[in-house]
Amino acid sequence: MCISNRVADPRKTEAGGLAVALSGALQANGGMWFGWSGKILPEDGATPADTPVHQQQAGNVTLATLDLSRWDHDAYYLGYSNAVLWPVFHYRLDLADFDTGYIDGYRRVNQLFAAKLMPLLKEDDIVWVHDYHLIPLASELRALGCRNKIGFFLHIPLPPAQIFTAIPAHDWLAQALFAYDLVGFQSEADLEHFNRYVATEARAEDRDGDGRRWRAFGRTLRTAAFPIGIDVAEFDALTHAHDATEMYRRMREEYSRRQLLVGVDRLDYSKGLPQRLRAFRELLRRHPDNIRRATLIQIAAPSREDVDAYGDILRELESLAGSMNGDFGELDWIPVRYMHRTMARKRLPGLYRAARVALVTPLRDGMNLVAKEFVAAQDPEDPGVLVLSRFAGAMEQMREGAVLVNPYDSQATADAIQFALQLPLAERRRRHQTLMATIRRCDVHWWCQAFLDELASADAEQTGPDWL
Ligand code: GDG
Repeated sequence: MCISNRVADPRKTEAGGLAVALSGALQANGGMWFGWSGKILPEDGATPADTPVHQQQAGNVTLATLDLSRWDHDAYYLGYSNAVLWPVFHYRLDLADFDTGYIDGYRRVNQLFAAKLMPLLKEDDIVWVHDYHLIPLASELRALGCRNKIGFFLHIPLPPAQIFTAIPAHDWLAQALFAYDLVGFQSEADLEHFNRYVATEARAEDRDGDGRRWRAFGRTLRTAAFPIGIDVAEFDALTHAHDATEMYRRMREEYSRRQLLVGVDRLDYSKGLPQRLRAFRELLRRHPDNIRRATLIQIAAPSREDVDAYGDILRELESLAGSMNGDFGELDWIPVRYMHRTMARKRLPGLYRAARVALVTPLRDGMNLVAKEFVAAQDPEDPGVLVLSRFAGAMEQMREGAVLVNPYDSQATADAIQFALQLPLAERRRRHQTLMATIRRCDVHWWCQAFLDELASADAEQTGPDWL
């Protein structure tokens, strides 16, 4: 049983790492996917508590969804989840809105999820909760008497304790995490941040002295890093199917005498898009051989447009792309092709494969699946090069084959892009092979199985919680 804020039909595909990863994992294993339908109830109609859970079959996955009221949605989703937790977890205290009303909505919706989920749970169901929207879900389930094994995976980064403690209810969130049996993170760095926080702030006892089993609030919690991966076989099939092949052919034709660089992201301030465009402008200034030669195609898929900070980043990007094209463009060449649209997933691998370089330069990212998709889509005989931010979780696994950059440093990033564009074929192949070995070994099925195996073996004798 998987629980996440939004439920997506695994047979369709959307822009967003969690939906892509969970669709892959669930389709392989079957089970139930429970969460918000994406619908808001009319203000004069039934309340969310009175509205039944809607169930629908999608292949071997049961989709169970509930609707939210406008009030709940605004406080829980737009407010606490995306205007407090998302910016703080991405180290952006400057963008957080610590409105005191949000937390009530966050708690209310987690209680609603628990109340609606409880009757659907069978005794031996394993419950796997996903991401920051639902941190208190296990404690709400436990309060209703749930004794199932419950695991939690955080898809986004966990910042160091000093940043985490900026959240007004950080101690409540940390305590709520102890209602789980296992909490998983994307990277060793995130795991270390959590371990340090629970040791110092929650005074948890490190059971075995290895930072993997913590005792506090009357419960034992396992913690570990499980770097998420992609479905390599599915992505390979997509790469060689008609739509992607056609896209690849068109792009190769159009850029036959030029260098194509690509960026694919949800439009989000964590992805470092303005910094990326500035680095590309520096590339044209510092390495003018790229003028009339290099083009950056940047896909920025619309995302969370109701949150204020997202409107600001959209305007900044549009103005940057416009001024760069105005300053450098020629009648037959423009440096930046910026698209504020979602591209069909079946065409994406064709775009990746046609590019010589991918710019995956988030300011912070839990993992970043685009980095892995780009590498998987390459022609092993003539592969492109990944330029990767040091601040993406993917860096821990991909530092060997990628060209690493500090995305805040536009001049150094420009030089790194130039280096990537000029790498000889043998070196590109070597790097690609190194990266592919990791991507294959730690694919989405490995991630799913490793998490579930660890959860299954988590301590059976939980005496607590004594704080509910
Ligand atoms: C969160 C964490 C973590 C993007 N644009 C389009 C499109 N996409 C797809 C990509 C990829 C997915 O969306 C994005 O995944 P990321 O991992 O890069 O980023 P988030 O959405 O922020 O995901 C992240 C992830 O969860 C999984 O744990 O890695 O760190 O932030 O699959 O291909 N897909 C389509 N059109 C687009 O325009 N079809």
